[in-house]
Amino acid sequence: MQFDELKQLYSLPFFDLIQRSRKVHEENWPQNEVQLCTLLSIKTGGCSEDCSYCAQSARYTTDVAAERLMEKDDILARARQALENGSTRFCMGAAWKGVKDGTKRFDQVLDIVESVSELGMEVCTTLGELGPVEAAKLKEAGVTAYNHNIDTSPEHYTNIVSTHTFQDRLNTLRHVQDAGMSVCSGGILGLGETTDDRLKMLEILSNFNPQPESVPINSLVPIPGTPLAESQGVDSFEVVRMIALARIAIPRAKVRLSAGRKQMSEELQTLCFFAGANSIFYGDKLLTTGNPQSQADLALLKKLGLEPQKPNRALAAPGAEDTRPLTPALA
Ligand code: SAM
Ligand code: DTB
Ligand code: SF4
Repeated sequence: MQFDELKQLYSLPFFDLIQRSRKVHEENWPQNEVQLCTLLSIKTGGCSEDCSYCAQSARYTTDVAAERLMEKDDILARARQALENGSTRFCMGAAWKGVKDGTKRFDQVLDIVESVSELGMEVCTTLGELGPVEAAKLKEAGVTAYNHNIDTSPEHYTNIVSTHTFQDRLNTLRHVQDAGMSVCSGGILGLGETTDDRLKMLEILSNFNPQPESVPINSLVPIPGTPLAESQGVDSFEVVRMIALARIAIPRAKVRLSAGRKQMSEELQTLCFFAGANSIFYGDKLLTTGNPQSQADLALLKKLGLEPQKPNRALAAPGAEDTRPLTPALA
């Protein structure tokens, strides 16, 4: 979808927009289901990058201390717990610039992925930059989806991060697709961006070929000590509009209502589900910040008559069958 079309949709009266996105949602996702994904930070803090929203950058003094890579057995225990609690996707995050083939660290990650993938959940990792070899090896070890957000527009990206470029992000995403993993890529609202920046971000995501399998929409959780500590929260209706646009522009994606849910009312989350969100992070913690209690999430879904999504037993990576090259608007 092109920028102008997105802009036109964004300018619609609120009810017209969510009516349209609801229709697209019902056509593509008639089951009244919400996917439950559990996150685990397997390597926290001490990151070399300077992403100005992040608690884990070593450049800022935050409450998050640098830790070592978790032990495999501890990770496996958390993955089993997530499965028992009803999660169908386990996403392991590491605060690294990236991973490199031939390093001990990467071998350890591959070993962890192999074991986690035997549990039968969808396995997602988010480890920073990847080249083609790393992507192929992660896929072979059992990763079904790779999370790497473009986060905002290319123009605004340079205001947010200086240690890598927007094009670096696109290159990693290309390697992920070439290796046959699903792409999970979305962004953050509340980084001081304009509406046009948000729409450009969606334009780029929607022009990926194939389109991303999942699109996390994060609302900034301001972290004391980071340059964005004092950022204003995002207007609730703008969050709903972005969810609606993501649903319309990327109809088959899991649109994941991601960071910031703890600060949202149940009513706002409900409006997001109505507008097209069909996935959440589930569990008391995101990477370093809090998330709603699992029991509260299950109770909310029940009240709404929504079911936790059934496991994707085939572990098919939707969207990954299409092997045409990724062609983002910029590349
Ligand atoms: N290091 C990897 C990377 O940068 O891709 C993976 C972890 S990183 C923490 C994953 C994503 O979390 C970021 O791209 C961003 O969208 C989101 N995120 C990080 N800190 C956040 C915050 N304070 N509020 C909202 N979203 C945040
Ligand atoms: C994504 O888009 N959001 C998740 C996941 N992908 C890795 C991370 C949210 C992090 C929120 C801030 C924190 O907990 O440190
Ligand atoms: Fe490092 Fe990722 Fe945080 Fe950026 S967002 S500082 S790359 S952990």
